[in-house]
Amino acid sequence: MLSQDLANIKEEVLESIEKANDLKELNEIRVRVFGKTGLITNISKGMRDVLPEDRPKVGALINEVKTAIECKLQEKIELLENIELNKKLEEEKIDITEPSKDSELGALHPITDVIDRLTDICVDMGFSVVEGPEIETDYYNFEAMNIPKNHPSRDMQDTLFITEDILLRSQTSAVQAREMEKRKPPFKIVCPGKTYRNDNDATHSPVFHQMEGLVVDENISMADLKAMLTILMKRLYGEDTKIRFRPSFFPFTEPSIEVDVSCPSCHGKGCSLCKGTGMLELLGAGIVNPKVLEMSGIDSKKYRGFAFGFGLDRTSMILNSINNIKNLYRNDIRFLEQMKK
Ligand code: FA5
Repeated sequence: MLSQDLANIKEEVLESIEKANDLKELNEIRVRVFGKTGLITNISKGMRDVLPEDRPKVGALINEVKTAIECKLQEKIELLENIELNKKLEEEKIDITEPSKDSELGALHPITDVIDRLTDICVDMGFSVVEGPEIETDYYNFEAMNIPKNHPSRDMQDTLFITEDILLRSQTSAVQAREMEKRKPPFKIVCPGKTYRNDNDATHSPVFHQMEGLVVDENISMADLKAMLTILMKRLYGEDTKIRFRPSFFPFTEPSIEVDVSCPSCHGKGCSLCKGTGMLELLGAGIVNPKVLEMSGIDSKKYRGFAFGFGLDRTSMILNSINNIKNLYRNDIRFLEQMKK
């Protein structure tokens, strides 16, 4: 009787496993057979009513049915899982022959680009690249540059003071004395970096960038400065660029000059960028005032120097025909996109 029941259960359960279409259905069958009140569980509980001599035979029979059902369940689970996996793989198939979407390439910010270009040219000429603090003392920014307190030439720059003696550096010239104190001549340094002034219009920004250059050696002359700047400008803006040196005044250089380049937009003919003059002012420079060398402990009888200070925002504006300095600081992606080379 019990063996007939088991045979029936086996047949019926194996058939329902065979017919099951998903894992949920298989789980329901498992519970129906092996759960707390499942078919096989109930029969196992009934073993206590079986005669002791029949128990081994009935036990073996139960085990056989149990194993057959479990094997069939496992087999079906694997089959259904495989079908599901293949279906997923089919749905998620990647066609590697399909052309990819264009990936957007980034680009250097125009100021970073100009710093890289200028420092590369200077490093080729044997210059070392240095840095200096943006929060500076009055001493390095002014006094060591031959601009004593209350001197009228301080008015040339509208400086942002933090305390009476601490300020946001108004010129990278502040690194000159720092480097002269540290180094023994001969040496050649350039220092690109941020500078700050209370200025604000289309060509002036409160935060802007300069690159200072300083060479200290024996027998330095104006000819060295002019030759160096000519090479620098021609390598930056092209061989046919015209350069104009004009006399100027800076307390830390004597004599002092300002340097203009032919407008790269109109090549000297005159346009809106150069305000019709055909030339654009780029930097200040000159032979280092012997007083400045002496203040930093350099023997001015033996050594001379030349220095220059590029306005990097202006350099970039000329290079990229940018007509408002603010565009360099707005981080407008539409503007930056156009700067991609
Ligand atoms: C100076 O700052 C001198 N330290 C340059 C120098 C160095 C002379 C070494 C001699 C020897 P000036 O104030 O002219 O000079 O500034 C130099 C350049 O910085 C200017 O030609 C201009 O391009 C740029 N500049 C000055 N102020 C601003 C500003 N507010 N915004 C953008 N660029 C500025």
